[in-house]
Amino acid sequence: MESIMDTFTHMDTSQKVLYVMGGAVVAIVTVVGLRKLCFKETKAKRDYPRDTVIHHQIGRGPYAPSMTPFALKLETYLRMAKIPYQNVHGMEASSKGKFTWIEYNGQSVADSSLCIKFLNKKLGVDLNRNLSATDRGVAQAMHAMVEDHLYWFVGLFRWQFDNDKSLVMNAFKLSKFTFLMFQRVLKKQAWNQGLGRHTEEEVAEMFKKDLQSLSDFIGTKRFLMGDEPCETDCVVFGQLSQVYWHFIGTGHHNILKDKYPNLAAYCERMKETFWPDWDQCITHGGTREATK
Ligand SMILES: N[C@@H](CCC(=O)N[C@@H](CS)C(=O)NCC(=O)O)C(=O)O
Repeated sequence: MESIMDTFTHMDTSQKVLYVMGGAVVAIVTVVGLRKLCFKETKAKRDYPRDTVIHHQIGRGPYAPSMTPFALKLETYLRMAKIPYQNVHGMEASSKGKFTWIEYNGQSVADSSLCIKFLNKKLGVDLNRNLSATDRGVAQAMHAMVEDHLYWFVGLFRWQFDNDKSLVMNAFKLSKFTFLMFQRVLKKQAWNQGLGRHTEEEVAEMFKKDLQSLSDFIGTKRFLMGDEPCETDCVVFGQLSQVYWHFIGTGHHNILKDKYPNLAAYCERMKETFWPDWDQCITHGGTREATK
């Protein structure tokens, strides 16, 4: 029996054009049809309760409730602010093409920080209300350091450098092909951001410098800005959780425990304070010790 390739090779040019055009029409009809089906399904599911935050995020993580620091940040904020919420786990990205995002009474908001800003305004929440103006400034600087600097190092160790990738491969159930696709996206983003142009050694140095700054700043305090947790603790915890619980195979898995024990204790404290149901929110179960 002739293969499709053989048939194609024996066609004249006009037949080939018709063949390719026919293929394109079938592909477009299939994609449109599938999108319609998915859209219908999504719409049908959107019968959400009022006055409840619908938190769209990817699935649960193996040793912390999310592999994305932004989802853990937002969910910790919802808990800290005692805002009723429901999680919807899936791969539906926000209008800005990123994870995590929310819907509230039919309104969609993209970007974890903008979600928090939206909810603060809508519900009159201010978890930084006890901070002085100076402390608010410092908290904002810490926010920028962990989300716009430290985050990239976490991503580079996780996706780019030549380490054991089994944690992400298993957590996201990736085939080699999908892993390479995700890796390509991260590499491109990190390159454009600039931090992805450094060597692994340079990145490791910068990564440690950020951790040292956080460790020095937190010192013996219970939370980032003092004895009471504030909004920025959600940001810091979201990022540090990835280093503390999800850094297996990177060569720095025990870095908080070994070099920055106050940051390890901080992670445990945030977990105990806001995540009493932690074990039900992770996929592998067990303690951090089991993740070695
Ligand atoms: N500023 C955003 C950042 C969100 C973000 O970068 N999420 C990552 C996952 S950790 C993502 O969606 N990456 C997929 C992509 O950029 O295509 C926020 O705070 O929500």
